[in-house]
Amino acid sequence: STSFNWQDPLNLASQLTEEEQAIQETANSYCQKRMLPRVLEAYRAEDYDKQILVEMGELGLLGATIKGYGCAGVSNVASGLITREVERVDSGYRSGMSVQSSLVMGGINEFGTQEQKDRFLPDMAKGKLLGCFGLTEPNHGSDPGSMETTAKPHTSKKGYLSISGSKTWITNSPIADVMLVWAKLQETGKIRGFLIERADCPPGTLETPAIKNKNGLRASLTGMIQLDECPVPEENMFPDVEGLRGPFSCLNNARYGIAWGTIGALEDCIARTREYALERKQFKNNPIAKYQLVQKKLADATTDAAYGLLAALQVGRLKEEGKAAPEMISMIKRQNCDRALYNARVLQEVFGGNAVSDEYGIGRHVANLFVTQTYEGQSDIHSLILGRAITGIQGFV
Ligand code: TGC
Ligand code: FAD
Repeated sequence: STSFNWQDPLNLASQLTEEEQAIQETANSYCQKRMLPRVLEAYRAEDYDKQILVEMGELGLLGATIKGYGCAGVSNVASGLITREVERVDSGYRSGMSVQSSLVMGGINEFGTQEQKDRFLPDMAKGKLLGCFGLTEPNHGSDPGSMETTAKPHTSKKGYLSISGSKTWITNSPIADVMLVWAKLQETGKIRGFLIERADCPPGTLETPAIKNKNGLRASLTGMIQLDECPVPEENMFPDVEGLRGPFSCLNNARYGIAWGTIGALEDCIARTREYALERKQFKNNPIAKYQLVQKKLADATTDAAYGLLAALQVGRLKEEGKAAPEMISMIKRQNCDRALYNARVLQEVFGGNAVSDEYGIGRHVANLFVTQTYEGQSDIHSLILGRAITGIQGFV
């Protein structure tokens, strides 16, 4: 049909396979029925129910693009649709899923030994074993290449390395069983990936304190990873990958997911604002949705959401064929995070004083979307990645 649907303005659905549509419906139904009812309390209490990852595991939503190991093996577009549905509820819930699926399971699947894959992936797919990804350090965020965390041969334990250093702003670190930590091998000065298992760390060698009192992403746990001569078996190191290519390859998948997810959050802002504007009356008993300035806000946001989804779809299809350049992912990560944040802030105005009440949900999305613009490469960093690709000149240093 040629009719216009404000919830899918450019008919994204027409570009999806039946399987992708079915996966989106499963994810939507779980997220709306089971996650949405918990988010307000979780956000207020700054709490994350780790049972959510078990439930997602039961539905096959974790590490969904991975083939084998109990994972669903779905398309990159289907995985983007899952992310969109989760973030429609809350960016923090998507964050918990992203680190588990894209950053840790994805990293193990791409760079791990067969033994590491067999040992970690099946339980991670079930949400029984929780992961976190430690790249950022207190003194090195946008520039992880300058990291200080170091791995050197252990002085007393044969076959072990000793890792010291600290990572900060790490999603899920307080509850993670396995931490994918990036550290420089002292011998070569090259960055390598290590799977650190909490249960095997002697007392005093690993601490994961939570970072509390956040003003965004409160339904997600964030913490540090402090390592003090922590012994890690050599077989827990990724065998071949060296340098920033390791962590950035994991980030390509997570950044791609965020491009879909943030539009899910924006779509929720649009739906909430539309409903509010149709009900709220001011001046001569008119719904405020009648006023042109309000309509423009909705038109702008709906347009940006529709464009953002089609761009993410295109990159997803290219990714499936192995043709997605990292710069394409920078482009959609930056654009979708920025437009989602900008429009959510504008739509918040439509709620008047009620925007300040957490019951209306819009303020939560605005605070969360600020974080999405910051992590996995702050938007200005993605501008520089694109600028370098356009001009051939790096503008970072
Ligand atoms: P540069 O010279 O650009 O590259 C160094 C090496 O890395 C390779 N590389 C990539 N490989 C695969 N995919 C990519 N996207 C890649 N980008 C770079 C590159 O080919 C090179 O390889 P080699 O073999 O030649 O050594 O490195 P640089 O030091 O100049 O980097 C600059 C910059 C700004 C691009 C980079 O450092 C950057 O992206 N910074 C942002 C940091 C960031 O994204 N941190 C994310 C932390 S994790 C997180 O936030 C998780 S939140 C999760 C949640 O809760 O949802
Ligand atoms: P900085 O690098 O200090 O940047 C500060 C500002 O300076 C930014 O606006 C930046 O764009 C700008 N800037 C820096 N360099 C340049 C330059 N050359 N040119 C122009 N501008 C520049 N990290 C992980 O490793 N794992 C996680 O799971 C994780 N989860 C997170 C969860 C939350 C809630 C948050 C807030 C962060 C998380 N992070 C995680 C960290 C995140 O990736 C970093 O915060 C981010 O990469 C930015 O680093 P920074 O905070 O050190 O900021």
